Amino acid sequence: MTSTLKAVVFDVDGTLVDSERHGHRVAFNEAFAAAGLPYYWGEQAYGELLRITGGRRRLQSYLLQQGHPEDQAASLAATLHQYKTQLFRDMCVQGRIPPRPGVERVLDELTAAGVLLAVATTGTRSWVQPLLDRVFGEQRFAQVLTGTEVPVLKPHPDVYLQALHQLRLDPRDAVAVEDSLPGMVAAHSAGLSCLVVVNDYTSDGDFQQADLAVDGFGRPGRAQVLVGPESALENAAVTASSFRRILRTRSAR
Ligand code: XBP
Ligand code: MG
Repeated sequence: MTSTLKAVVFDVDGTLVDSERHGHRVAFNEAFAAAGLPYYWGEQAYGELLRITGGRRRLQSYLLQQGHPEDQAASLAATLHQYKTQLFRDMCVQGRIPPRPGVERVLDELTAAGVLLAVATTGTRSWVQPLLDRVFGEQRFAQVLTGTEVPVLKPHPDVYLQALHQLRLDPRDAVAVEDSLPGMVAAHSAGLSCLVVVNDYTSDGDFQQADLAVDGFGRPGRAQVLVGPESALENAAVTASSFRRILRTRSAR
């Protein structure tokens, strides 16, 4: 069975944009302060907290750990998350969340090659769309699915399954791009191949199951292969050919 590269589905946080350390984390801390709570998530501690996907779930689990009773933790997490979402949305609109180096070039190359671009994220719709519009331009992605429409979050494959369904795509004709283990598991469980582009919060993960894992997109900069064939990169950069190569390797298996 041959595959044709028809679409690439991108994760947002940590993949399209560098949003966690100086973005979401800062907004969570501002929400704690505004609520008069004595909590602060440091840069290192936040890396551990990221194992729980979804800001509201992350807050709820943390509040339980701090000894809040279950029902109070749930309602406080919801209130804090609502405020954090407003703060983070403002940061997006103000252009304070940067793209990962090289990712705009990759989007341009895929578009020029006639490949559809889509987004599948656990993040909240009200900041995701303004962020994508501001950083990558309006109407850049054929489809954007967020944690608001798909509340069962990664590592569950729902968001990818719905993206494939809505785009009428066979998973053999698309590749997911992720930065994290829960994201890769979600993509694989939906039957998609997965390119993992690690960042400084995710680089210690075990990505042996990735179809290709690299430490950046390259150009600007030089990407290095962590898992997979060196030949998947062109002049130390991810290009449209890297995605075709991922699909070819998979259909040969
Ligand atoms: C990102 C997340 C999100 C963000 C915060 O994971 O888990 O929860 O950290 O955004 P992924 P919200 O990159 O796998 O989508 O507060 O809007 O949830
Ligand atoms: Mg991510």
